[in-house]
Amino acid sequence: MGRDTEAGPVTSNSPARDGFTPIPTEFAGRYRTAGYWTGRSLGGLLRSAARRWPDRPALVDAAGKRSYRELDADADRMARGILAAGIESGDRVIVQLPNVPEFAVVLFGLLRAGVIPVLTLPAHRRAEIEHLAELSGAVGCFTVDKIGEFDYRELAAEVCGRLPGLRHVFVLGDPGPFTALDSIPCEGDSLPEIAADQIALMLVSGGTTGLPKLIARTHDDYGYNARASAEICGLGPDDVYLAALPAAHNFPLSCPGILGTIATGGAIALVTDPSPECAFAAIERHRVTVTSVVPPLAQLWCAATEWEEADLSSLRLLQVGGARLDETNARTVRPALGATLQQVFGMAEGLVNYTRLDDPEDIVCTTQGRPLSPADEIRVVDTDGRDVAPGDEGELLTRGPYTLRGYYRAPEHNSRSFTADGYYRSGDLVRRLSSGHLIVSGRIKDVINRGGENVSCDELEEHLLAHPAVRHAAAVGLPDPGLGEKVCAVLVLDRKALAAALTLAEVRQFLTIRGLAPYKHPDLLRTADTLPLTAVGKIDKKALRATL
Ligand code: AMP
Ligand code: DBH
Repeated sequence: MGRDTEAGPVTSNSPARDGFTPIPTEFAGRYRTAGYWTGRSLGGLLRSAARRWPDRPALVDAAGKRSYRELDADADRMARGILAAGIESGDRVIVQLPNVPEFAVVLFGLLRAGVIPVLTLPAHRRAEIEHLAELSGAVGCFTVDKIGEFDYRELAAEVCGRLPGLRHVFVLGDPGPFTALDSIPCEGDSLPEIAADQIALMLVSGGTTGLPKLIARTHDDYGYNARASAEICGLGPDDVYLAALPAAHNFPLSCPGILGTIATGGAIALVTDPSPECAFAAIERHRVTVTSVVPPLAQLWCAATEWEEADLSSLRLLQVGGARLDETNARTVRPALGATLQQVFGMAEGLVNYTRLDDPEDIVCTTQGRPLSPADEIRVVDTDGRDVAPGDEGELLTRGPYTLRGYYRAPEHNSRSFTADGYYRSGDLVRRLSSGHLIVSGRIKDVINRGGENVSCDELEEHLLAHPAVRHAAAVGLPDPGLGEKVCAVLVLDRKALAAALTLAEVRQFLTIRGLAPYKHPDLLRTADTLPLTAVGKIDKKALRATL
């Protein structure tokens, strides 16, 4: 598979600032004056909370509670240990951890050390981790021993073997050949001053073309994202937020999620398994008040109230986002779970839209919300880039106080993804109501949204084409009642291979060997003699979809 070389040569010791596109000075000034950017670091967010609510629980799990004072001290120790281990402020490290309290300790430790976490998901495999480590110039990796049958130490070993710059591997649990996370030396120097306009962390884009991209978020912009989201959700010290989606994702991390909860003195509970059985038990045990899920999970949870006995009466707000929630399912949330529904239409790139707690039921059930910030600028444009008439469908463009101005180290891609005046082209098709609420109607970008996970068609096709028997490949999303969309691979096979027809199981095995995350594998396989082409000779997905 070809590497994304558009960013040019990158070495692990080149500073993070290279390849980062900051928000222009005149906009930054406005965001500071308006009070959106406070100049405080994300590590400082926890420090303030620990001063204000030292004895309140910050993290709760089956083993007990960790107070704000304790989490604050743990984060300091982790920060000192990280620096004492030889990782330097400004370095990037891969973080691949499950939803456990240590996620927060590692995250805040890194933030306070000024070391930039690249927040990957447990579902990522070699293809993604290697690419993200190389692109970010990561010098280390914070991972876990095993989740289920999958051994993350083997993954780390494989990636380290290919990227010699990856020198520090810390493992939660049994470290194998690496260093145990809990043996990080906890003495060391004082911690660095953190400038709030610097990169705090990197999120991974769902990916629309080729390999996943990195989104660098600053302390200023991400802190605002978390605080303003917490305000919209009415979060306070009596709230208990359940991280049921992978904690490294923008939604449970900062919308308002973990960071928004910390900013407002609430408690965080985490589950590694979001099934109704497991999540409902956590809701009952910790008296969870707010949580966030993707639509298929919302659907499953609503159905499960029929057979699960758990007491969910503490739950006041269920946030649903990541993919379009249909109206029928939206309307079942309150009767089934007894919680207010909030639709959330967000992107790791920045802009997040929320329905408000006091929006009329019809708005909550039929729209994907309106922008978080009064400073979010929205345009809805046609294919020529002209604003459409109010209420008409078009592509959503946006810029604002927490939306990126460029992907990290991706100049070529950036020239396509942003307008000259800095608007991000979301690729989402929306209609805007006079109230400002948006209805998402589709995507212009070629991505399959499989149960809230974005599967890039280009990326999958690239892997499929690497199979010796495959001549042409097209990935298309087909409607699926459970997942929203499922992944269908249409292959034109090499003539010689036709006799030994390729099965779906063989294709999936091939992708597993290539290290592609299982959620990106096809659910269906079709073979064809040819693929329909457009006038300029591109594969015509629309026509293809119509034949399936
Ligand atoms: P990502 O790039 O992985 O952060 O995914 C963001 C994309 O997910 C958005 O650009 C939308 O295409 C999609 N998305 C997120 N939330 C919603 C929602 N509530 N309704 C429809 N699409 C959504
Ligand atoms: O899908 C997403 O990326 C997403 C969904 C809801 C997101 O980034 C968010 C909220 O912040």
